Amino acid sequence: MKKIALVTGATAGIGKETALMLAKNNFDIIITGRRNNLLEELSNEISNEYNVNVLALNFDVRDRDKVNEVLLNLPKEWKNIDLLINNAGLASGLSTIQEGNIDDWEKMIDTNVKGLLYVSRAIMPTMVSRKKGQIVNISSIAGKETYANGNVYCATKHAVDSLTKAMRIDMLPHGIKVSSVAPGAVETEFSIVRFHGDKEKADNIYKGFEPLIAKDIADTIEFIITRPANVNINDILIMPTAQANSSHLLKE
Ligand code: NDP
Ligand code: 8X3
Repeated sequence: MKKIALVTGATAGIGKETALMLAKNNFDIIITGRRNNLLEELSNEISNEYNVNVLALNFDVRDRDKVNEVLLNLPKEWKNIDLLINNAGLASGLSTIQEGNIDDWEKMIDTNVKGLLYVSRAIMPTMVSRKKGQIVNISSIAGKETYANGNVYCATKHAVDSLTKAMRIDMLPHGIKVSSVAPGAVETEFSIVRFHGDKEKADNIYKGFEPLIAKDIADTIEFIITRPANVNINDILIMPTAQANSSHLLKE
């Protein structure tokens, strides 16, 4: 029988590449995100290329009522989710705390921490009752270190690391694997979003070195989900070769 995966934030970057990787691995896939046109595009791409079913769900992970309305009322054939990829997330702004934009802070906390929790809270009980499932949370090097001006984003990703550890404890009696992947710089829409649509500023971030690409992270997730039953990968920190840590990046 085919397995079912749900990927949050599948309209771009890491989430999109992960959804394609899962289709290649024969998962039926639930893809989610706010941009409906991109969900439709990805849905068509997957349906045209792979022999799997796709369900596109258009919601904002920050909207607790909507998350529950959609995820607690999945069509019967989609209810038994085997794999949850908590990927939806963002950085918004880059500044000191004393000059920080509070709307940016709320966006990051509400998406990266509360959104991840809302989605997990809706999906985990079915995994528990089936004693079956796997969860992969997308953290970041920002969840391991705190870099200048990264404050609130770093705090949200530290929270993702902490919640991953907590989920692993909660899921232990139920045989459900929980992992996290913590990437360094990956060239996606991430920096465009961080700089509020300023593409030039975003492009500069990736100039002069070879960043990771979304496929590198999808490949890492593929490794995690294809381990034998007795093996759980707790956490993978993956960096571009040119990046030693958040503050040591070798640029030409
Ligand atoms: P992208 O901006 O390319 O993709 C982010 C995805 O998240 C989009 O599909 C977006 O969809 C979705 N998303 C954002 N906010 C919401 C929301 N409120 N509700 C639903 N979906 C949402 O960035 P990445 O692919 O790089 O980011 C994916 C994850 O990887 C994030 O958690 C990020 O923090 C993490 N990460 C990224 C790194 C990088 O350097 N790129 C490094 C380390 C971690 P839509 O806009 O359609 O809602
Ligand atoms: C994204 C990577 O270094 O911009 O999480 O925080 S970084």
